[in-house]
Amino acid sequence: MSGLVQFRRDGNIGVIVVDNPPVNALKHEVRAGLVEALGKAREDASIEAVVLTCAGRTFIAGADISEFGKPPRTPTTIDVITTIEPMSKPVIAAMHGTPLGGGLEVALGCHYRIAAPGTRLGLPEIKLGLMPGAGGTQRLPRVVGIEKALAMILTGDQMPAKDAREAGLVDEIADGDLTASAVAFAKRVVAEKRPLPRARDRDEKLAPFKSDRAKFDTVAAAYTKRAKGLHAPAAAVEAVRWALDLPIDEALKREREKFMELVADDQSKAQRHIFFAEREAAKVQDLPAGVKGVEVKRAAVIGAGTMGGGIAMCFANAGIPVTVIEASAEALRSGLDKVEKNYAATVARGGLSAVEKDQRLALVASSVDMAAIADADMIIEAVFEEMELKRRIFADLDRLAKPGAVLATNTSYLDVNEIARATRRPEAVVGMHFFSPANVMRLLEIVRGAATSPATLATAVAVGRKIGKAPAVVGVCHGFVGNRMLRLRSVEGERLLIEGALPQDVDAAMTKFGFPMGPFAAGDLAGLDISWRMRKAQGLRAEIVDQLCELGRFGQKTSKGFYRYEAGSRSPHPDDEVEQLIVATSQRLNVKRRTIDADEIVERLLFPMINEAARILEEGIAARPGDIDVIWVYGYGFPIWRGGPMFYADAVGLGHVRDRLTDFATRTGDARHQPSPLLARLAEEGKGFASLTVAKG
Ligand code: T1G
Repeated sequence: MSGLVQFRRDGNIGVIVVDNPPVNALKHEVRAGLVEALGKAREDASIEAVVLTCAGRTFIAGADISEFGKPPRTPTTIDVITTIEPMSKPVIAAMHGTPLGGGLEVALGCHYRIAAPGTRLGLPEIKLGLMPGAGGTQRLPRVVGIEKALAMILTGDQMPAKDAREAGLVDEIADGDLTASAVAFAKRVVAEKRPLPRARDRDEKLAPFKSDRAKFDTVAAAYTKRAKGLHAPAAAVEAVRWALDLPIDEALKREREKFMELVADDQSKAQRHIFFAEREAAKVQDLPAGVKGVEVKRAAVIGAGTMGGGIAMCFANAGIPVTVIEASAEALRSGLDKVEKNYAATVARGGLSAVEKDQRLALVASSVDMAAIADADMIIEAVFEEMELKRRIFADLDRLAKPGAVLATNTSYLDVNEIARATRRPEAVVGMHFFSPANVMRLLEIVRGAATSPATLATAVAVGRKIGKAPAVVGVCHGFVGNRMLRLRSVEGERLLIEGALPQDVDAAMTKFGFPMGPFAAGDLAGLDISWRMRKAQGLRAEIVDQLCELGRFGQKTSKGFYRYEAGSRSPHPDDEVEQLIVATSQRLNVKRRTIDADEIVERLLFPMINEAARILEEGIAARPGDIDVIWVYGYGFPIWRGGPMFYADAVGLGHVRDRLTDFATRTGDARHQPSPLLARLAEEGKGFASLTVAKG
């Protein structure tokens, strides 16, 4: 047997064990080992049934993503499944951890499936710009029905073992040792001469939809309505529909063809890039080997405002007790009310049970006494963005927090080093920059201060992953990585308005590009006054937006900003008053307005950001281009199917980016548009940002 697949016997039961850490991905050697072991079991008359299980932390978590895009090698995953399914001996999949993608498809090829408690099953291919490609679109609906199958395939969400049992996807929840339970189950199947149910032969769960096609479209539409611009969801819906229309072998053949098309699709390449970039971003390259952070068993959050409340929910959602501290009982009450309302809204949407809500709220304690942080392993400050206030709070934290506690600030741009200097333990201070709403947005920008210790950093990254975030470690500079790049886009947005565009033109171009919202509508949502006050404090001016603020047009909160909003609605409506203000500004600045097309708008907004990102890499503020992609995809709505700004720049070609930037520099006179040395060098060498790191997928 190949080293990654072991075969042993337990009496008359053959036990096949896959052992390919870390997640038993179905790489070529595993597939070959499986086909060989199954063949052995099939040919050995003394073997009456087979148990397929895995060593390590999980059953097969899918195909090996790093093999995609490379020449396919046989046996394929389909070959493994078509070896199992026709066998005349029962094959039982014994699953634990996260049987996902090709792993669940292999299990669907088995005759029976049992799972350890806590197992989470799923077909997450959609998150990679793919769809199941080894029979999942045909066998899953036959086992759990069309509705559940569409939900699993189009969301990529994992289904807990208990629900999988109820849905018929799992035949038994193991009691005690998984393999022992599976062998006992196999012996019962043999002893009772039970039939060998093959998912491919089952039709009964398709019937309700065969007679009601409209229902199929309704269910599918509920999941695809937010998949604008994505290729995989539509392909997956079409494939599941084949389960109703075509004989299974024809459907399986088409599924494979469609799957291979998606593997070659730029969207999936981009999403696979983000899969690996997200995992790389959590690795701090120069962290001494073996550095371990502290385990955060209890947390505290200073400030119960929108950010503080959202951050507290992150900890409660991960099962970590958290104490929220506020200056006044009134502010505390209003902050906790918002948290409660947030959870109630999730329960109302069916995203959480009432019991789960109560369990999470029970983990949120509160106090107006800073001393309540004494037993916290990590304290995150989330108060108003004012340096003196933050320094006062960190001096208090330094006095009251226990030794070894991590002191984090949620500042989105202030100098973390200056905050750290307010303590006698700057090595324990780190930036943990959450994005609003903090309980929803996945990005966590971890800001490494000059004195931040490796252990503090390791703790922040580990907590970030534990609370379900995509952590990315960055250095200290104004605005860190995300906001520093965003500033370039905001400056250029203003210029486009003065040169001839209107807010709705710019937003239309950016939403067509794939952003969920354009920059001006996003500004209205966040509130235009926040950055206006910052600019005023720094003596800076943005012509158009500052005029709007001087008129009290702060955005949605004043029903007027770049757009006007009708009462109770968040839909932006172009406003003549804004158009007149913009046109008058162009005249006052002697700028002859011109038509600016969508392509130019996109390039004018993105290329300067990419150029600034190259400077950020030159300065070592970010370690890898992929980190910047993760920051923009999970923090700023950059379309994941474009892979982030750096991956996109490589797709466009750095030569073109350089040339356009040079044009922009001439047009605007803005020296920041001069191509940065790194970008210019890579363009000259005909390389991309990807050449700066070793690609994994
Ligand atoms: N292929 C290759 N490497 C993988 C991998 C995979 N499927 N899954 C994980 N890794 C690596 C990962 O890069 C990291 O490496 C390490 O394992 C630990 O991962 C035919 C087409 C299983 C829930 O999409 O969701 O099957 O950084 O840090 O947080 O229809 O990994 O340490 O060097 O994420 O405990 C479908 C993807 C594939 C599952 C574990 N399967 N993986 O989470 O660990 S497509 C997936 C995950 C497919 C078929 C199709 C998670 C996890 P390194 P980790 P984790």
